[in-house]
Amino acid sequence: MSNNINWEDLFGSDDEEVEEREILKPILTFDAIPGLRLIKQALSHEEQMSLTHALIDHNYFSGNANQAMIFGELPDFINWIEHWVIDRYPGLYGQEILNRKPLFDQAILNMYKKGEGITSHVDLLRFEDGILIISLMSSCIMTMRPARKDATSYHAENTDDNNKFDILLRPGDVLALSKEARYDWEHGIQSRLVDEIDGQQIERGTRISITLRRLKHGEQEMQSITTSER
Ligand SMILES: O=C(O)CCC(=O)C(=O)O
Repeated sequence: MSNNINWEDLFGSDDEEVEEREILKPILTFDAIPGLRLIKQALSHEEQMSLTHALIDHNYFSGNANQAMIFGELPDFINWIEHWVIDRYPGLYGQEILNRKPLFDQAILNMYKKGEGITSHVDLLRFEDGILIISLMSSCIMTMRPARKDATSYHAENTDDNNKFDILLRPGDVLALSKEARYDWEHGIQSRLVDEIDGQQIERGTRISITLRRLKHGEQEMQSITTSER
C-alpha cells in the first residue's frame, strides 16, 4: 500500500499559518455606505478556532442562551482584537475612534442555530461610534437597509427592499461599521436556511459572532456578564 499521503496538503503547514497571518488583507469599502469596511478572511484559521474554543469553554451559550453580553474589561481571549485592529488594520476607522482607550469595552456574543437571524436594527445610541463584527463558523448574508426613524434597537423587521445591500459574511471575516454605516443604516440577518448571492447558494450552519463596541461615557454599565435568549 502506498504511503504517499501529503499531510501538508491535507492540513496545511505551520509555514502557511505564519504566512496567512503576515499577509495583510485589503479593506473593502462600499461607495453607497460610507463607514462600512470589510476584511475578508481577516482572521487566520488558528485565530478563529481559538476564539470559538474560548467561547465554548466559557459556557456562554449554555442552556437556552444564545446571546451573552460582557461589559467593562474584556477577557484576554477577546482583548487582543483591539491591538490587532490598531496595529494591523488602522484603516478600519477614523483617527478619533482609533485614539480612544480602550477601543472597545463591551462585547455581544451571538450564537445562531442553522437558519436563525437577527432583526434589522441600528445599535443603541448609548454606544459610541465604531462597531466591529467578527464572523465565526458559518456564513450568512447581512442585509444593510437605510435606517427607519425609530430603528435603534430591535424593532419589527424592516422589509423595505429598496436600496438594500447584501453583504456576504464568511467565517473569519471582520466587518467594521462607523459613521453613516453605524447611524444611518440598519443591519440585520434574515432567518433562512440558504443564502443566495451572485447566483451562488450558500447553506447556513451554526454561526457565532462577536460584536465589539464602546459604551458612551456616563452610561450605566449593566452587570459585567449577562446571558439570555435573543
Ligand atoms: O451577528 C452578527 O453578525 C450581528 C450581531 C448584531 O448586530 C447585534 O448583536 O446587535
